[in-house]
Amino acid sequence: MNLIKKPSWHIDEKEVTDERLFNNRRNFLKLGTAALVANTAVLVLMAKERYPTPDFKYLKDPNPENLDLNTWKQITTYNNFYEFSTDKDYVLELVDKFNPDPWKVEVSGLIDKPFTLDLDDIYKFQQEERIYRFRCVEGWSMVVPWIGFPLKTLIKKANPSRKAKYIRFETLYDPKQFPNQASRFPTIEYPYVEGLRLDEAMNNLTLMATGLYGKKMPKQNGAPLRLIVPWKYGFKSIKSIVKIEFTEKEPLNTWQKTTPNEYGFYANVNPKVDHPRWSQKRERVLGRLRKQKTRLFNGYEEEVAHLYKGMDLRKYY
Ligand SMILES: Nc1nc2c(c(=O)[nH]1)N[C@H]1C(S)=C(S)[C@@H](COP(=O)(O)O)O[C@H]1N2
Ligand SMILES: [Mo]
Repeated sequence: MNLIKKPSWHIDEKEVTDERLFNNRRNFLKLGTAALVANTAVLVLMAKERYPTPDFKYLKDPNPENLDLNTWKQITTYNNFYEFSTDKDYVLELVDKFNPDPWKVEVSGLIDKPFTLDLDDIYKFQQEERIYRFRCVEGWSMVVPWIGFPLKTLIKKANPSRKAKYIRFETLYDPKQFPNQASRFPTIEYPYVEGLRLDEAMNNLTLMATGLYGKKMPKQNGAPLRLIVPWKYGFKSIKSIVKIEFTEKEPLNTWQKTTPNEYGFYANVNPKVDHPRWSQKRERVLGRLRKQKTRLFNGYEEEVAHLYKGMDLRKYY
């Protein structure tokens, strides 16, 4: 990874998390110290004005790459969330009836003892910031400062048995809150299901995301708890999770079930394996005109390539 050295003010910034501050944090690196101090003060004031109460206390990304973040607006107004709409520009208009508080997540399957997590339990996990690239299988991408906790912390708490080889996730099923679940001819079957191999789930990059830009997860982005697997296509990153089950067999995920010739279980980002209907070589970053090259494992090869050693990535797509 392309690491940047943390400047001394990094810690003082605390929970102030306005997107301008985020982006300027990067620009500061190019400035002298005096200008830097002055600018920090001004920006902290601006940030406070706009987000008076940050929702979270969290640890800053320990390994931030020097990436240009997409804006809050870009990330929260263009969404894939079929439970509301298949139109990415329209999801936000439909989220009003969705109430992710209170919430319960059932953790079950091949573990010591099943348990449930409520919102308090979820927010009690040490929250961290992770700045990740995010690549949708449709060919668009973005960079997001997620907040959350590593899935492996939850796995350790669950203490799965030796038999457990996979994790299966389910989104909430409630047609009263999700209009497309009440549709007579839904595009996909509900509830939305996803899965990971246990070693993928244990990887340090795999995040249970609870927010972004220091704010709690917006409804349209999968409130209150969603998965983020940055080296896989976006559809693996299941939203609004209510069930987490440890299984022996590979779970059948929604998109594989819907169109198995187009979508498989693994869905690792790979510019060399085209979608049957389009190329995966390039991607359009939200807000940019020129497309950029897509990277193997979305640029996280160093962290995850070992998980697929000896596997034919064309076969396990
Ligand atoms: N439950 C559920 N989770 C989902 C989806 C969905 O339709 N329903 N869409 C997936 C797809 S295809 C993508 S690209 C991402 C989009 O996340 P975003 O709206 O936060 O960008 O969510 C994924 N998780
Ligand atoms: Mo997607």
